[in-house]
Amino acid sequence: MCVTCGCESTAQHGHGPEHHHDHDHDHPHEHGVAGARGFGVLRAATTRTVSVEQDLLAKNNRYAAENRGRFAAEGVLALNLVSSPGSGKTTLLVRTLEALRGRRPVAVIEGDQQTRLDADRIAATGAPVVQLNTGKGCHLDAHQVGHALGELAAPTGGVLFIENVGNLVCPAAFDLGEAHKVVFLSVTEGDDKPLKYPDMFRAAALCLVTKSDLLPYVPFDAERAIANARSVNPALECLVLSVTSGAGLDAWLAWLEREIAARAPAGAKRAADLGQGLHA
Ligand SMILES: Nc1nc2c(ncn2[C@@H]2O[C@H](COP(=O)(O)OP(=O)(O)O)[C@@H](O)[C@H]2O)c(=O)[nH]1
Ligand SMILES: [Mg+2]
Ligand SMILES: [Zn+2]
Ligand SMILES: [Zn+2]
Repeated sequence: MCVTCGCESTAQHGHGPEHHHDHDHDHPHEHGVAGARGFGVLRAATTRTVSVEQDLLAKNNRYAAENRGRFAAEGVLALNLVSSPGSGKTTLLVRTLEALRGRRPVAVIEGDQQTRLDADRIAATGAPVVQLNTGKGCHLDAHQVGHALGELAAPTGGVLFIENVGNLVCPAAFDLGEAHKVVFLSVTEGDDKPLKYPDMFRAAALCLVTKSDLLPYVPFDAERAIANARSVNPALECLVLSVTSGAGLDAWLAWLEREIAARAPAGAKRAADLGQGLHA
């Protein structure tokens, strides 16, 4: 089940020939305990739920540590893109992949409950992509990401983007092994959202305020949104941007380049210095 909302586990995969990661793992696929919340069993169910949730998160953290070690060894920047549905993650990703083409290696993991729609949008840019469908699940977990990594060549000296399931709640609790969570907040969602969903803004290193081209049409105060976000996370970096107008994209690409360069092996850094950087 999901640690926060009590939904069923997302990790309902069979282990056929596609299961080819080599770590030793006992699969944390407990089912049905959080759903047992009838009046007569409330106390027992609640107690059991808490312990199962802690267990679930502890197991997730072990897979996340494994993924993180892999990214460090491979010289890969991994970013976990999180937001409510429709805030513009895939649109910015497509634009970003176009900007990085021929400059930095990339790979993408797409998380959605259903369909390959986003993966198809990413594949159209030429970037390697794996789609993870979570079914009823409302977040990606580190174990699923570990499986997807087995199907992607490591983008050494570049970046792995993990687009999470659209949900401002429980993806905050699930470490995927990423270097940073990047939280998107589009101007149509309201500048109060960082106060209503503080866990996500606390977990993120960068907040992208998206669709700024729509600011003239909506009662959204970007300065207030940023102040709200920083009130829950004073260290949060914030950028305001629009894929439609192009405003703010240079600042986003510069942030990305800085983070990639910090993790890339020395040879990859030299290639970027020799004029293959983003703004060459
Ligand atoms: N006006 C405007 N619309 C945008 C912008 N970026 C994305 N959208 C639109 O917002 C909707 C959701 O975008 P999508 O990238 O699928 O969001 P995701 O669910 O977070 O991946 C789509 O209709 C996009 O065309 C933008 O910068 N400005
Ligand atoms: Mg998307
Ligand atoms: Zn497995
Ligand atoms: Zn969830």
